[in-house]
Amino acid sequence: MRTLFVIGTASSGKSTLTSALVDWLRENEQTVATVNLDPAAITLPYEPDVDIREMVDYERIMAVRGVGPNSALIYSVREVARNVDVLVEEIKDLNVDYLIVDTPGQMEIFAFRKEGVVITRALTTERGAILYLLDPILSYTPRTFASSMFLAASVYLRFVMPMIIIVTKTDVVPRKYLLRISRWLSSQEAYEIDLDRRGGGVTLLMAKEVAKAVSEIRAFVPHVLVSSKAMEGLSALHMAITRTFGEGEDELR
Ligand SMILES: Nc1nc2c(ncn2[C@@H]2O[C@H](COP(=O)(O)OP(=O)(O)OP(=O)(O)O)[C@@H](O)[C@H]2O)c(=O)[nH]1
Ligand SMILES: [Mg+2]
Repeated sequence: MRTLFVIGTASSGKSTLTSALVDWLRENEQTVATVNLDPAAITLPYEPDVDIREMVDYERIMAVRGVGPNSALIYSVREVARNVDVLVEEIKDLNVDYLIVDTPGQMEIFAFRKEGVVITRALTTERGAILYLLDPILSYTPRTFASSMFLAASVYLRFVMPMIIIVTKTDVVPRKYLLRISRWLSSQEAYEIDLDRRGGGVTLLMAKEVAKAVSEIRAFVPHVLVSSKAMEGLSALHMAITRTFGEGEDELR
């Protein structure tokens, strides 16, 4: 079983991609199960096979502990990590090709706390990879691109697992922005040329240094462009996944 962890900033399209990827994989004769790790999700665009909302009551935690929504998320994820054996037991018998794990909207709660790593390790029964969602709305200027890549690199450092960057929502973002992001993802040099064209300035120089510092990530992390709404780019994503796991593309059949 290959476990895919869908991670990204709030509203980057994690749950929608989970749903789209499930549909695509099933249409292509792969067996798939899903895990919802977001205790605060009210509705989801897919039917999770394993759901942490059955393990923890986020609203109750907020009321009983008298804490705000983010602290309640932290307590919820902590409780799940403490009882991770229950999750493992649930996924053990699924017997599918792919397990897709949708993570909480507040990325830092899952990505920057040890509970996230504990849960990730436990759910990776054989091979695992991170699908890191890059929201193009937050990445099409030199400055926002640098900070988005910094975040992606932070997640990469945290989990030490193969990663694929997915530029999401491509159906709603102007093509010129997508081409630009794709060019920058492919080459630090291209990014620097575009950045230099905009002149100097302290923050642009800083952006260049940040992007350079994390540019190594490109050697290890492929990227694909996907629209979950238009169901575009999913075949390229599947190819990137099979390559990441070192499998041939004939794996599909
Ligand atoms: N047009 C378009 N909208 C999308 C796409 N993917 C997601 N969205 C929209 O973006 C919004 C957020 O999508 P979600 O899938 O809920 O994002 P998320 O990352 O799971 O959000 P949180 O869990 O709340 O952080 C929703 O309104 C989606 O309909 C896409 O490919 N195209
Ligand atoms: Mg979500």
